[in-house]
Amino acid sequence: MKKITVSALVAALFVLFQACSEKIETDLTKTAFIPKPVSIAATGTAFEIKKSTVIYVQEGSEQLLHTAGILAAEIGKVTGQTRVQTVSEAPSKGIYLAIQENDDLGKEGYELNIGKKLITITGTNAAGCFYGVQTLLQTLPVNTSLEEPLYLATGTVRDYPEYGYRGAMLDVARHFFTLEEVKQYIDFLALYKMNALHLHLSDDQGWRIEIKSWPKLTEIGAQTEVGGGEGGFYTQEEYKELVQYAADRQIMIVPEIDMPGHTNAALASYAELNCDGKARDLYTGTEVGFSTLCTDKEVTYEFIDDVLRELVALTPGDYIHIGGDESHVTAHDDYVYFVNRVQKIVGKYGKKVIGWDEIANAELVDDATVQFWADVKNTTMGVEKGAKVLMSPAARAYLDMQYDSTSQYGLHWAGYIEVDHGYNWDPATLVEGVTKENIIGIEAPLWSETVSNIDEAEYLVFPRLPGYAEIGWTAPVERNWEAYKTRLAKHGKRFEALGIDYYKSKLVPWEE
Ligand code: TNX
Repeated sequence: MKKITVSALVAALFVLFQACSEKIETDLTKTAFIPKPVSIAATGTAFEIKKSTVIYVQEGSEQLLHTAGILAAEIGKVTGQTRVQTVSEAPSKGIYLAIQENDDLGKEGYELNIGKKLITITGTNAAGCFYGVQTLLQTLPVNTSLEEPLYLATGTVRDYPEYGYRGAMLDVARHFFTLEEVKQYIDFLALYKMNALHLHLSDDQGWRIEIKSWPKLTEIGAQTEVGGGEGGFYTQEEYKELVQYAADRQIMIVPEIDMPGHTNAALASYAELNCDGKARDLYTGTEVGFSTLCTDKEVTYEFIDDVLRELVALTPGDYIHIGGDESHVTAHDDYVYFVNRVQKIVGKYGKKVIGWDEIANAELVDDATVQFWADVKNTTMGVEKGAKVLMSPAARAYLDMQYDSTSQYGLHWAGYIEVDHGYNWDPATLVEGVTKENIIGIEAPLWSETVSNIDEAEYLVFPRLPGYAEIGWTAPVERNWEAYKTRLAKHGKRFEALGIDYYKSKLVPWEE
């Protein structure tokens, strides 16, 4: 028999005492994880986080080191400071991050094991490890400090996502969002294991990305926004910084240049892009569907080639979004011709095309993805043409829809989306003829006609975003609103600690 040392006994008694006094939770299954993991097994004891707790990282991966840095910053908020150290072998205590192949957990899976002395997070890749860290962070109590001993419940979480694409969109064209604001949005996505940020970079009201070969796009086209405010744009250097910030959080940026409609800002910047050769005035209203590039001028395709070439050079991710929605003043045949040509340009630069569901009217290239937002017929036509589908049904997943008629921001053309309505649906059964095999994942778009900065956006984004993250991550049989709302209720304090101005839906039993 092993000898039990006095100090071990005292420590064990202390844990027991703490557990009995209901101060610490030793049942890992009680943690309000969002998204809900595949499996959680509790072992009923506790790991103590101390000032001296070290985060060890398996050597050889820059990305792991970055993830460790993010974890250290979070734990450091509690402990004052937490040290990170690379190692060639697993340690016997502390927190250890490593990558380990595991066929059972798939590409982005992880296992989080919280023992009494050692917490191990093994991801099947660096992304998996990052997700394991997010899960671990959700076990930390909110607003704690080491003035009192801090314990985490022990056990094992094994986890992997339902869908490979779990995203949100931010419309930085209707209202410009600063680099810092977009980083905050990225942070929100990262908390809930989302891995794609779609940036709507151009629209009638503004062009937001520097294109060196067409400088007037930003000199003129970025000057304003909805309501006539200042507008703005990202220089290529700034945009690279965003891409890196996202990549460090395992998030891919999907840039969108919306065309041939939603192009007034470009049409105001360059007269030659208009069929009549006359530059348009800048636009600060919120109408849609009145602008189009001139689809039968060669200069249009030279323009697009230049724009996409520069954009691709800034884009490590697989996708370029070509918009394609609401081109109401482009004749049908012109639209089809245009989308066919633009898809080829994207392909020439080695990227995959995503477009709003209208692009299904064109001949789709092999690896095209149709983003379902409104039209079932377009979407099923896309599937018949061999396309994949990204699910963003406006009536369920639009972050810019109001919660109810009293919501201070948002629109309601697709209906009101209370928190339960946004959560309670299954991408794989929503549209007849579109099944799980066709779907790459889900995306929740935030259009910004009614919100002009991140604080206003937060009201629409929270608390719905975690629900969309869970739809993307957790299998439908594991999801139900009644259980979800009690988990979500516990995240209210987390939102507050992060300074997030969220909508306090009456449907959620928020914890005080
Ligand atoms: C429709 S959704 C649009 C956007 C608007 C949005 C407002 C889509 C592909 N087009 O241009 O901003 O409605 O909810």
